[in-house]
Amino acid sequence: MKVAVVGATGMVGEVMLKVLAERNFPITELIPVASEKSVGKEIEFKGNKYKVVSLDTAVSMKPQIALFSAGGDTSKEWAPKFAEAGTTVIDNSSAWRMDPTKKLVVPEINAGELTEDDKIIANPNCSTIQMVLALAPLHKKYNIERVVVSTYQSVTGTGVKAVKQLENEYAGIQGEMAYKYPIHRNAIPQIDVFEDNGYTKEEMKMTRETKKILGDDSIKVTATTVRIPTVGGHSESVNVEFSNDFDVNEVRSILHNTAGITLQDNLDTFTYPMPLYAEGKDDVFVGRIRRDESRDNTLNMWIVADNLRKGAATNAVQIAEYLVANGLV
Ligand code: 2RA
Repeated sequence: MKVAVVGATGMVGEVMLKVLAERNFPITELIPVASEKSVGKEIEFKGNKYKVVSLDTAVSMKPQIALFSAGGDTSKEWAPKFAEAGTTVIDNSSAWRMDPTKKLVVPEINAGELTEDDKIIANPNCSTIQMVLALAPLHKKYNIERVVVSTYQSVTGTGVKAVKQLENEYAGIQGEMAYKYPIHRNAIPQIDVFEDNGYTKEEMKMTRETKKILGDDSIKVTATTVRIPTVGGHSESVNVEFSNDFDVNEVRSILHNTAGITLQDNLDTFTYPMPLYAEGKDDVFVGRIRRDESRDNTLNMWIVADNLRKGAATNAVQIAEYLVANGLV
């Protein structure tokens, strides 16, 4: 496979390269792509050096797959150009996620919908991916009516500038701000811009994308998304109301048997998911599973994942793996 990584020098792009190497993705030619100012720079992949090329050059090289992580505007403009050249684009931005003609894919849930006509495939938002992975098998079994989620999101979701802001504040250095407020010793209840309804775009992504991925518009979702000073991954407190009653041990066993999920739920040993330990891992970690005693048929759980891995790079590479394994590229 000839594979382009668009945004190869960015935070997610770098993890994409790492994940492609780790999983031994069948690459015959790697094309690292970045903005004009990075063209000519060298990046390393599996011990070899590759020169970064421009988007124009990359399109003319006709890769079979392009993994995009370069922001919504770049995706809107360039994904169609790659698609026209015969490349299948897997896009990590929000540009195509809610486009009804594009599939929004978490491979363990809905990769089966993909066909070779899908030339632009959307990778969901990080905080959505880790939540729906746990919700999907429970929806199948008990039918979800409503989800109330609060997130505790890593600064890596914003990018290098935010990680630097946290490091600077921690070290007491004045530097550039990625956020409107300090993040060290803080919790900022705003991720992305506000929409007219008073929710942030991140909150509405969780609402809209969950319905699309689970293929069920009747599921009600309400979210509060918060940035906290962690770097290892996003954490989520998720309250789920089902139509049908459940057995907590059965819920544990369903999640334990779900591909991509690691159950960490043992109160005797103080075992529960935490971002410090999720960092660098591909799985989604679920714990603190318990009945919501204030409401019928309702469950609480705590979900943690490395947002740069399963929340972005790993999910995109898994989509690419599915395409290759099923002869769709
Ligand atoms: C964040 N969801 O964490 C974003 C990244 N895509 O800010």
